[in-house]
Amino acid sequence: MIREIHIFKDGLTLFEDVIVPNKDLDTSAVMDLVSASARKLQEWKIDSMEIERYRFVYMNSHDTQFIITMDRQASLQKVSEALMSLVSKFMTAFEKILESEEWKETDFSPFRIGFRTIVGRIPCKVCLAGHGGTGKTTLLELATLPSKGPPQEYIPTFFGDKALLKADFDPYIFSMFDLGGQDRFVQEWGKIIRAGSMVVIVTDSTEENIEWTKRVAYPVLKSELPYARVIAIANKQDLKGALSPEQVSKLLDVPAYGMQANKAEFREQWLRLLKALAFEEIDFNIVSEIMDSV
Ligand SMILES: Nc1nc2c(ncn2[C@@H]2O[C@H](COP(=O)(O)OP(=O)(O)OP(=O)(O)O)[C@@H](O)[C@H]2O)c(=O)[nH]1
Ligand SMILES: [Mg+2]
Repeated sequence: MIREIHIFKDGLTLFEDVIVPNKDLDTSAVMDLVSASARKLQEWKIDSMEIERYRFVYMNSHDTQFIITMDRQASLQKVSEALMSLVSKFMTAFEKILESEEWKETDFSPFRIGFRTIVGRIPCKVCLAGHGGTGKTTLLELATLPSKGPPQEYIPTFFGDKALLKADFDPYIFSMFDLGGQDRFVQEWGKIIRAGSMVVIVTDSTEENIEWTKRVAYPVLKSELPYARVIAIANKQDLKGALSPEQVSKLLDVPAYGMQANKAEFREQWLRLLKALAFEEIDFNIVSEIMDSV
């Protein structure tokens, strides 16, 4: 997932667009550091550096530095390609201006539309993880097949499935990966979840299931997606004896949100939750920061 773009020339900001702000780092200090490296790059070469859960991908063209901030866990290859087409688009529009002194008086803000179009071409990968029967496929269909209504029967997912989700998430679209949660498929998760920006852990809000999640799912997630954002769904809140979202949060060390995925009325709530996770407007954790002791 692409989060920000900054374009600099002679130490001045030509253009910037911040879709999801980075609240953990001092952005201007990071930009000084990255743009100094970018300035040394040959024309059309791409390089990147990582800090915590972010990756900065950068390029130098016409003595102008282009820096994209992305989730460290997302696909570097896709973002590098996006940076190429972005710089190419920018140069098509502004090359002449950059070659004269005119650039100092130019308004580059119309480039925002072009930038956001390119951002929307790389789907943000969301992984639904959890044991068999907890409601992952139900959640996938609740989001992506609204007219059909969520499934009421349990048909175990073989290996894994995925679907695109376009909703009110502009400029983003999501690629939802639904993992097969039966024990025999968990060892295959690594192949499916690579480059996932976000993880949604699905539980049926029982102690046994939470124990399974910590014992079986956590090791895979921690080794494959350490920098991904993570929330939990405390699903099946209608069933007698379901643990509350607060209890589930505490037991998993991941903020948990209550849900009844088999009810169509919960679709809006589920979409709002996904949006708030993408834009970092709700509590979440980072996979590598989940306490080992829980
Ligand atoms: N009572 C209740 N049932 C639910 C709820 N959410 C899902 N279910 C049901 O629980 C079952 C879960 O099925 P799936 O969503 O296919 O489970 P899954 O997590 O994809 O399982 P695997 O594919 O094996 O990993 C279905 O019968 C759903 O209708 C809920 O909130 N309450
Ligand atoms: Mg399933």
